[in-house]
Amino acid sequence: MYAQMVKSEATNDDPELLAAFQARIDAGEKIEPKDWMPEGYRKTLIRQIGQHAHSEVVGQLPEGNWITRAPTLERKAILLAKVQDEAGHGLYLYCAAETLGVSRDDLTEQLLSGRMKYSSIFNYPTLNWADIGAVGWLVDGAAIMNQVPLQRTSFGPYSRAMIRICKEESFHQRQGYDLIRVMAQGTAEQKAMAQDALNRFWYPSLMMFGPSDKDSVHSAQSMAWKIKINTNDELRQKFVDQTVPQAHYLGLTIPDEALAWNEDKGGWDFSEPDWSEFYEVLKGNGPCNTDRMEARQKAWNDGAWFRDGLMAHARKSAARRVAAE
Ligand code: BYC
Repeated sequence: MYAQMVKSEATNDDPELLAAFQARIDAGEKIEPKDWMPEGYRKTLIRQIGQHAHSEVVGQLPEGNWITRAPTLERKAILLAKVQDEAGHGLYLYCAAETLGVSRDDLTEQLLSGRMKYSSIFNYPTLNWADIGAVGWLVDGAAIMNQVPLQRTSFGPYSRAMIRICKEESFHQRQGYDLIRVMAQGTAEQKAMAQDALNRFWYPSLMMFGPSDKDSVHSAQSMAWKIKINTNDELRQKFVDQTVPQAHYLGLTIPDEALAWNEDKGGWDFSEPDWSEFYEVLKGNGPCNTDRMEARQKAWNDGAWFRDGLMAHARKSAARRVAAE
């Protein structure tokens, strides 16, 4: 599979350059924006970093929806800070992608025209306050599981963005766990809400890691280039192993009757998500795809006057500098 993908993605590249590039990767060197790189490497990074950036920005919507309804001032301040962090993560990632020669405007237009994806998880609704806890605990928990290894990704700007993002993401996961803990230890009704949120977010969270390894299109090449450090299934297993004891501590039940400790592998056996649902969500047929894209389109349209103003200001400043020289 690896040989096949190298052939399809990098046929136009000089074999000597390719070999030297792969040797740098194998030696653990970071690739920087001005270094030579195969076109397939550049494209793969733009796809992954772009999708990641879009996910951070679209990911603000399900939580932003609850800022005005947070039950206490403290929870409101925490949620505000978290949602604001996600905007910052999007910014670092768009900047990392820009070093590969694609503008943020281009990436946004690709998102809005449906040519680029964002994480499937954000097409699920947040129906009540417990869902905000589940998003922090499970969604940010899955995100960190994926992102900690990405700090060692081979492309320098992506790796450096991930180091900063992971510091904030771990706070996000803790605030979610703390929120769901308070609900799980609250009244019977609150505990039922926490369980219901876990029931609804469990499988969509498992889907965040992407299709199983046998169906993953990009993993082999991305791992050979050390863009990805682990396979989708490896990370999903680590996430389950980390999360099951956390659920048990809360007195909550993972909604999977097949869940069982496997002594031989030293991990939990669990049921796969419904992959047909995953592919439907990717096609745009999830519960919130239309809402999310409408919100992004509206934000883009509403911001046009501001982007135009910034450009006009930049042009005038440049003209004034030239006139003064
Ligand atoms: N959702 O060959 P595969 C966050 C696509 S946000 C949608 O395994 P790859 C946060 C995949 O793109 C978390 N699409 O792909 C923010 C490919 O389609 P294309 C975002 C998915 O790239 C706010 C096809 O399926 N994190 O943390 O090797 C609040 C085949 O898959 C998904 C990142 O983006 C999905 N879940 O592996 C809270 C991390 N999964 O592109 C939290 C960086 C797969 O060929 N990204 N697809 O049309 C990655 O690590 C990898 O891109 C993935 C997928 C593991 C996601």
